[in-house]
Amino acid sequence: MATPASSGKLFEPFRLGGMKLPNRIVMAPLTRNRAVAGNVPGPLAATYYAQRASAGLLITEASQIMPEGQGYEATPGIHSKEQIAGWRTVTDAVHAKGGRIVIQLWHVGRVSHVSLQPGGRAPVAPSAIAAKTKTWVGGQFVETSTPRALRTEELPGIVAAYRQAAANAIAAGFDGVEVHAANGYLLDQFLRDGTNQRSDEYGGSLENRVRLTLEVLAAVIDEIGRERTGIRISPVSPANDIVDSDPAALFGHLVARMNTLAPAFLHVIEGATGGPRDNAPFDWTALRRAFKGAYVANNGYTPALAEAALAEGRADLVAFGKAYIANPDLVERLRRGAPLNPPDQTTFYGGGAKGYTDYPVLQPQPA
Ligand code: 8OZ
Repeated sequence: MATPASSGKLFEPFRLGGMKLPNRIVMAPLTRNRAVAGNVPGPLAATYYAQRASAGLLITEASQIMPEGQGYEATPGIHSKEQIAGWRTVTDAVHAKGGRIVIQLWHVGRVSHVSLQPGGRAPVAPSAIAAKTKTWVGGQFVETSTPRALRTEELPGIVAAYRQAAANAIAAGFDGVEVHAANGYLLDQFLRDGTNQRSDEYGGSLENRVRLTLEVLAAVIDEIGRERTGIRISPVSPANDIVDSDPAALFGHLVARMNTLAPAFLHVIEGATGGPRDNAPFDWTALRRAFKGAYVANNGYTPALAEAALAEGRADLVAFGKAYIANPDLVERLRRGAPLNPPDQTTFYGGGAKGYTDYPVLQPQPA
């Protein structure tokens, strides 16, 4: 017997910037490490994303904006001609299935290894403080390398690389971009006082620590428009050894300043990335209220929790990560109240079609 179709808010349409989403279900960005030579999206990437095109919005895996922005093996970039052409096959396949897709723009900062950096040089960061975390190189986990501090005069080049990556994204056919300012990567490293010990105008006060993120957001918006731009943050996540003495003040300040730039959406990892939602106290509802645009909630949402958040106005959209790895037809499964395929952890990072494009979909329901 079929489960009755859900009539929840998850299945209501939503206008996000210039996009008309048919539902409130977002595919979260998911690193899969399957890019091919030149860090070009692999031959299966178009199939993988097109299989998931029924999502209200697809957010791609994090994609480096420049060679120095890479921190793991086989992650795709959005800085070379070949990468733009590779992504074009993905966006064409998604659009042919009626979907919408934005690319996540990434610079890892210190979360990298010399073997992934141009010329084997040290990774770059706000300050020369090594992360106590690992990355994936040569098929194994290795300690990240000690970074060097970026000079003040290098920062306009980083902002310019984000701007160019946003232009490249539009050239590749994307509907927009998400600036990755979460999970302990470069922008997050500038935001936090645990990783940013600079004495120039990019360190110290809250005003100074949010500067690079706001400059990047302003450049991207100037290049492609606010209606095509979003940003992701993770205020209390300890991901990649990131720490701040006062996340409430920091992210309150960031969001207040962001409102003048008015990006279309704010995507928030509530709690520890991929972990508990309650690892540290934080007022997510206050953050949601402070932001003037659409709020995309993420982290450990069940359908029931998602419906409650939408009903209470604590979110406009809800992003699902691991569930989307294993369920290309997640929208239909949630609609029918059908069981979900369990994700296979051993095929998350690297490899081929197994655990990537071979998860089964539901059979069509008899009329
Ligand atoms: C898992 C493995 C490698 C990178 C993130 C881009 O946490 C990532 C990532 C996740 O945002």
